[in-house]
Amino acid sequence: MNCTKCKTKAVIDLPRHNAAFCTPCFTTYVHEQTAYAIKHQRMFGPEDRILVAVSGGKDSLALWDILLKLGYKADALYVDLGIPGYSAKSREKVERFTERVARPHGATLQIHTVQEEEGAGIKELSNLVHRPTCATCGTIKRYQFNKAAVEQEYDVMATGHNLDDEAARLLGNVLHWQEEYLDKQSPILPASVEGFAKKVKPLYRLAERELAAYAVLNKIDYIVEECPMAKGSMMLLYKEALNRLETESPGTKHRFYFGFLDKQALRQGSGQAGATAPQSMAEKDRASLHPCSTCGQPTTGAICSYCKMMARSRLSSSSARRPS
Ligand code: Q46
Ligand code: ZN
Repeated sequence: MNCTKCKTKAVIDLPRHNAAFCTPCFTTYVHEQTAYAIKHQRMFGPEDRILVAVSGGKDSLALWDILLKLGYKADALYVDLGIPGYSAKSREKVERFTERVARPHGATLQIHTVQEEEGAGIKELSNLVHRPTCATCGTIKRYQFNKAAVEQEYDVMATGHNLDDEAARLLGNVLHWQEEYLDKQSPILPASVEGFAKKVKPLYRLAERELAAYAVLNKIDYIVEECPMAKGSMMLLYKEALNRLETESPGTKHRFYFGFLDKQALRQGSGQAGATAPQSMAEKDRASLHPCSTCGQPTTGAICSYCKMMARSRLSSSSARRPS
């Protein structure tokens, strides 16, 4: 198998593109796909400051690596969830990547420790508020990433969601006809109201397998294990189902997700197939959001879900301490 571009020995084949690449041509392909996504979706420009959400996994570290190599100003934020046997390891991967790759580019890493800031690790916290661990985690991460981006005046917040993540999420939203989520599923979410950071997913054109190959070929040391809390999640089941379809019919995930983006763009009237129309989403947000009475972040209720959750956690821990 030879590289489609330079005809030397290929190291990876991409059946969905009917192509194969050697290491340098594959690295160029990944950089070009990301650069195209950034430009096509108008995610950010060369002068913008980007805050990357990193977890220690291949996607977020690959994203940080690619953005720095494309010449963007990208810092990162890591949220230490305090999961025994997992968080310490993933944090170490992020810190090593920062020293080896990011710092020489002048980029910095911030760490938010849930145990210190929210008063308990993610498992204990979810028990206190009687919510599933992943729902608690999602609320904290969304809140803290947004807060850091807004307070430190980053122009945009970037996450490492890839094509497999987006296709699996789309499948879940379609299976449950979550119309509101379908409207908002996009590689770009605008800073629709004051207090909301603009959010982008520059890797949405790249498959999970391609990002794993990019990380290995570019010597990015990442945590291979999934977060133990993900075990049994519907997301993993949707990914498995889509992988099965992809094996039988290469390009299924791409057609499914990109077909959705094209139809969404036409429906929302951006006039540009494949590019989403953030404007109509922004208008809806402006009509329904206002500042949380406790912290000031935008919310649809009087108090945001993070503040509600933290109030509940304080109440549960103080009643647990009270003598009966
Ligand atoms: S990190 Fe958090 Fe995921 Fe772990 S606890 Fe669940 S949501 S599975 S992206
Ligand atoms: Zn709040």
